[in-house]
Amino acid sequence: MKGQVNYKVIDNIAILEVDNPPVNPLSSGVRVGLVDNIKKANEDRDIKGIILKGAGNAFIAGADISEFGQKMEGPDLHSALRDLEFSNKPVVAAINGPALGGGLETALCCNYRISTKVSILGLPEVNLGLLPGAGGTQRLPRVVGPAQALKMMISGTPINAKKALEMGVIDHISENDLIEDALAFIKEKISVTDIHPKVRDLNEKVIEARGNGNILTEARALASKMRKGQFAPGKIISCVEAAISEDDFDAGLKKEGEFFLECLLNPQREAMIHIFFGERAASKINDVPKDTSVFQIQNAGVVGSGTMGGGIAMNFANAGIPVWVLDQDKDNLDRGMGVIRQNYKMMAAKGKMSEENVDKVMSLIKPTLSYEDLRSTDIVVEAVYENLDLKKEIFAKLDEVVGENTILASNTSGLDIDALSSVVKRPEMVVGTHFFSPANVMRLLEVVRGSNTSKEVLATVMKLGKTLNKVPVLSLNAPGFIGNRMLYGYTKQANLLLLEGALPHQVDNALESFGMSMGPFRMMDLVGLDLGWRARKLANLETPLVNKIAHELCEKGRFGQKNGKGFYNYNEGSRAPNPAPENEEIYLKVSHENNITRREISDSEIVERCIYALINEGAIILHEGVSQRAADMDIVYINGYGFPIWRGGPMHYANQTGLEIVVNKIQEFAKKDPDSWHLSPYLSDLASSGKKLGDAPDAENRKEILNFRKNIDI
Ligand code: 3H9
Repeated sequence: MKGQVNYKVIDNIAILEVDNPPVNPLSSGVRVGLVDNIKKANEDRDIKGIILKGAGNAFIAGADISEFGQKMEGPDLHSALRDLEFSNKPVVAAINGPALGGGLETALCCNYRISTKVSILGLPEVNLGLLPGAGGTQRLPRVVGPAQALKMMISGTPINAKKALEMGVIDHISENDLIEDALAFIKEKISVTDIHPKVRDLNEKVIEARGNGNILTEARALASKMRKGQFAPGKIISCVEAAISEDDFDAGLKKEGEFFLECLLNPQREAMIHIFFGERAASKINDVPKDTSVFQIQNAGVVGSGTMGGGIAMNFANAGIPVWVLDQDKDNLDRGMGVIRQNYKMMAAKGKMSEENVDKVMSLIKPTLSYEDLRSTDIVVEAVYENLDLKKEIFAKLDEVVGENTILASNTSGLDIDALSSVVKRPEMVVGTHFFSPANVMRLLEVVRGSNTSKEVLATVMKLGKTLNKVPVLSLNAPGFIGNRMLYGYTKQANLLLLEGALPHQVDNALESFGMSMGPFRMMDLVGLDLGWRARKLANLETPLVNKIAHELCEKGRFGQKNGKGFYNYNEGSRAPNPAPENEEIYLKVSHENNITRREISDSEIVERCIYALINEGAIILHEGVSQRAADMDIVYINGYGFPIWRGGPMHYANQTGLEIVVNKIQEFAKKDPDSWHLSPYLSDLASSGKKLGDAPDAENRKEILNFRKNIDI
């Protein structure tokens, strides 16, 4: 196997350069290269010291994530790191870019660490359902103390070089050329001593922590707050407990190995790694080549200064992109700008940004009442309420004012993008950008491809999504796109369960115990029960069975969180739901009026009906080609709808449960309620042929999708 570590010598110092683009993970070739080249440097009498760096812009991004769960080739990482730690020539890690996971663990096996100003360092294994298994749980506590190490490993959040220096993770920050500085650094050390420190010998901080139970108690509290339902954090804590209590470093390392294996074999690891690669795949569009040219986005406009418009504008400002916020009403505009400032102030109060930064981002957000101000923008995102006629009017106005290379985006959550492009002279520049509320917080961005959207526009918006720190996922222009279309079946089942005898808190508790961050009734209260009710009244439409209870609640003035009462009651200023026993007579009445006999419903039935409805609709969408890949739907649900990451998203969950089991259950449900269950033939075929929900087939035909637009009432 070819080694992926370059070797060169400058002034009797061997420079080992890990060369595994783009981010230098510790794949088998790197491990081979490390073992060979450390040996070579150690055997060469003329070599006085070693510098370890990464090629390109990264130091080492950790173990090779694609190797987990596969047969390991070449030397294992532990033996490579042992060679490094016991090298008879001193080693300095020259951290030239991200040093993450196994990358930081490698650096901690070196005698010294120096870094560029812009590098980040961290142990993010927990995000993959793993723990730092190359000595990180034993070495980091020895450097920064167990409490700080636990915080870093449970949050998985990297630190910058400045912080790393303060905490003692690195010895020096290079202000100039990293390699020149590393050479000077190691030569200086060699000139003054023959004994070079090893992290494994630094016992002071772990011994100091012995008998201090608070450290582990606080870590457990942090884990349950940040990482509910996850397996790895508890194991990280057990490893640090071993680091504190074991006298022998290698005994702690052995325990780390055992706990690492437990994480590796846990299904959460597979689920979370699926999401890691899924997130990166999601921004790729099958028929849009990587080298497609993109438009430069240097300034933006947002039409609408409400909750969504304000949140979207904040995203641009946070990314350093100046943005106009347009509203036709001066009072609305002033209110909207006030809310934006208030949001930033709250972030500053929580220590999430400095006051200085608040002023900086606010200076990038400019309010306007005039479309003329949008003239020289590169993209305008329309973010007014869901009314197709109003949106069409805005698009037509924008088309007259803005330059021909300005992208016209709509933040609709399900309306027809082609209807919007039909009113402009540049249909190829029209695209959907569906942000999720609160738009400055939620990571999901559904990018909706209209029939005419150009590849350049798609490539630009995908890139922009990343610049705005979002996870962009492509959807075809079908009703409800991916997320809301799937949600329809899920909330329908929740509403039916309520009619059949379950209570809102029972449904919510069952789904929250499954791992959903918010149950469906809490979610409906948050969104507002009155939206559908008002829309149906306006259009003089009959209320479908599933919405009858919400309808009655609205008739009694219960609109949800916005007025303190919906399925739950809310105290003023609080989002905490309190049971609303006064609603129960409404539930009984509506069930009775519709000839439904209420019954006891188990939590497992609640979870299966709601989650399998998501899966079934997901399979239909996949087969239609509305979504490019099964994993895209997982990314949508994890980043936009609070699906637990450790279950890997609904489609991965279906694969892990077994499609046959899912299909059998859906058939059982369909027998009892043929009106609301229509098993996806595609899902059924996959199950009977022993396959999984994997790569999406090409869309069978777009006509089918357009028919869905007519048939589905979102
Ligand atoms: C670990 O270390 C376990 C050990 O403790 C114990 C072992 C015994 N492996 O993110 P990007 C790919 S677990 C394989 O778009 P950026 C990525 O898929 C590891 N591949 O770039 C993508 O491929 P493609 C702990 C990896 O500039 C390409 O590289 N480490 C790995 O936005 C570019 O990635 C981590 O969790 C990897 N480790 O961000 C760090 N990393 O082009 C994970 C990336 O085909 N990595 N790829 O789509 C990151 O956080 C980011 O990639 C990084 C760069 C910040 C480094």
